[in-house]
Amino acid sequence: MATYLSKTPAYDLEDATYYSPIPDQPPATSAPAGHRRSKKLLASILFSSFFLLSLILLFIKHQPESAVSQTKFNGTNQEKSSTSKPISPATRTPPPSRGVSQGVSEKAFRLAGSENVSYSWTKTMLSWQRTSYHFQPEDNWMNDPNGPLYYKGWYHLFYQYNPDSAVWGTISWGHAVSKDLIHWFYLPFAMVPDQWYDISGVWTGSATFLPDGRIVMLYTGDTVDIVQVQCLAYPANLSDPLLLDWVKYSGNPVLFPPPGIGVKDFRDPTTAWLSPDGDKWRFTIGSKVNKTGISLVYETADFKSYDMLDGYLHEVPGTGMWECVDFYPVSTKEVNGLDTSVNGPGIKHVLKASLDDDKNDYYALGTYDQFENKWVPDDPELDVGIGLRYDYGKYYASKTFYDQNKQRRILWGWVRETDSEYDDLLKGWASVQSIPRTVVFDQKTGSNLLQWPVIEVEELRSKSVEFDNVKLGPGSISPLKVGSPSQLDIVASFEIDKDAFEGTVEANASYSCPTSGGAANRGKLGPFGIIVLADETLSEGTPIYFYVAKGANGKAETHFCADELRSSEAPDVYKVVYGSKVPVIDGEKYSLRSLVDHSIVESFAQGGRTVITSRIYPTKAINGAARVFLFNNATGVSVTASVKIWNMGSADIRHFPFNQL
Ligand code: DQQ
Repeated sequence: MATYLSKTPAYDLEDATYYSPIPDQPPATSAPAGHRRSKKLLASILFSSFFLLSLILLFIKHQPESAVSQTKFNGTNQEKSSTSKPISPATRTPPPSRGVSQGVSEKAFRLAGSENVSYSWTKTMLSWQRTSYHFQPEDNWMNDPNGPLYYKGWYHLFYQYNPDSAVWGTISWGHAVSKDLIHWFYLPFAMVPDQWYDISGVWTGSATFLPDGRIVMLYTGDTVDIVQVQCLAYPANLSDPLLLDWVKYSGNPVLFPPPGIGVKDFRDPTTAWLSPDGDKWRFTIGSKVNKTGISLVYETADFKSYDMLDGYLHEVPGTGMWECVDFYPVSTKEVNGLDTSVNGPGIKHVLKASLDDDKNDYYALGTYDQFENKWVPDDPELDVGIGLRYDYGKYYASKTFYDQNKQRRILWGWVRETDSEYDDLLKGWASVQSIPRTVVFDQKTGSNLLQWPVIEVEELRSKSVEFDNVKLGPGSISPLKVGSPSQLDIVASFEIDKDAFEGTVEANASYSCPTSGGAANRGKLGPFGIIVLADETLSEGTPIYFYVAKGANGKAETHFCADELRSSEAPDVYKVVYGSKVPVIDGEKYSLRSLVDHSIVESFAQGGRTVITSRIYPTKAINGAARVFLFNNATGVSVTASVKIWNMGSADIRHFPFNQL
């Protein structure tokens, strides 16, 4: 076990040049006396070279645009090489809108103002972006997770997939199976658009197990006339653990949009749950009426004929179209997950909607009255779409399922690219599924869920290093030596010096991560945390951190943020500061976990109370050049950090070896 004590000079992070290393205090002196001179010498050499580099970087930044290496693309899937001729910005047309005319969210990533500027990506950079232990198809476009389930020893994941290209279109159901949710086998498509009622797309759906062992899959079909209808499919052969063949019910579609509901506003049926008498099934479908997001409920005894129940399960004005609604119980007493039909004392119900208007997944905790068929939020101020999010980064169209194998509820979410569509066409692929997360009610706060990567991901942990009690003075950065910086599982905790904390009032009590300006913005009690996917000189890097805002009344609010502003020197990628508040209970340390897997970083604060998923596309901080740092950019307090970092192996994801059976 390596123990690292911060001995690097402290640097002021607040300056015109981000992370320009201007020391604001002498180097830490905890090193043995005999080492001090050499440390000082090393520090001054480091400082001089950092200073020189800052000057160079500043110089580069102030060059006219034409001097910066850029490549212009015409939007086709062209191979980029050093000989490719730049195409003038005027000839590069914006990508066509994708999905909107069919009534789903915009699928093309649009970067305001930078459409004509593409970075000169190299093959090395682009191939680095592909993840190593997250689920991705071999190529092309993927979006929502669909119908996850566990059957006869296999976890099944279906997903929205375009077999033809790295952009949305021709939506089919990709299919993969796994024994452990980490290593996957690709299987043949489960469903393709081949009927009048789903010819424009086999859209999102969910699985339900019937008591006799049958499985029904309800999904949305986009018809030849671009009308959203609900359809039924089922496995052709229940004795096949791989569930290879799916039959579309001959009576499809089973539901058309009801009166008063737009033909493009009726989609994504949930897993069904049993009615109070146990003789009928209910499921909900997202929609909207004007700007009010709603969830319709249908009841069926046989999945062939259906009745729409009066009223809505729930509605929230101003939230717009609800996509991919999810509805499930969580125990307030136990840590195990619950099957979707369970209700009664000691149970709350989670209602989640993916808001088409802002493309984020919002959930709320509440109570489901199954006799009235109404769900009521615990806190109307934290209602669906106006309160909590599963994830404050890029995370959408998520879906849970009950894993009867390990009695847990597992959440999957689609993590789209945040580079441009041109970059995706160059790469030949787009989107990742998050690492599946277990979801439980947070019994300590009573007001939120806890999300945590499934335990199986820890199978991939290999060599680890530990850094105990690293003292970080105000404005300091400490490099952490790790083996494979693009594939890591980082667990870190931080303690603020108690006396300093008591005696400090943070003026900026109305802090908010997205508007804060990021980790360069210093307060008395933050930011402090880690920087991942940074290069040696910190010209690129993504800080993931806490910021404590303590008002004059002595009350402290903690924020958990991810600052992508300097994550990449490429101009054509989305760079923002993500984050939100995170509850920290008296006596708890500030704790975070980050799963770094090339272009995706999933970060969990306080055991999963607040989660942020980032997509990051560095140009320098890749492969062997990537670094990890600890930092404390607070002005008023010292922070003590303890970190354990594992190198993560790669998941084995390949075609099912049918020929070896
Ligand atoms: N994606 C599907 C729809 C869903 C949307 C289409 C959410 O069913 O509403 O690909 O991303």
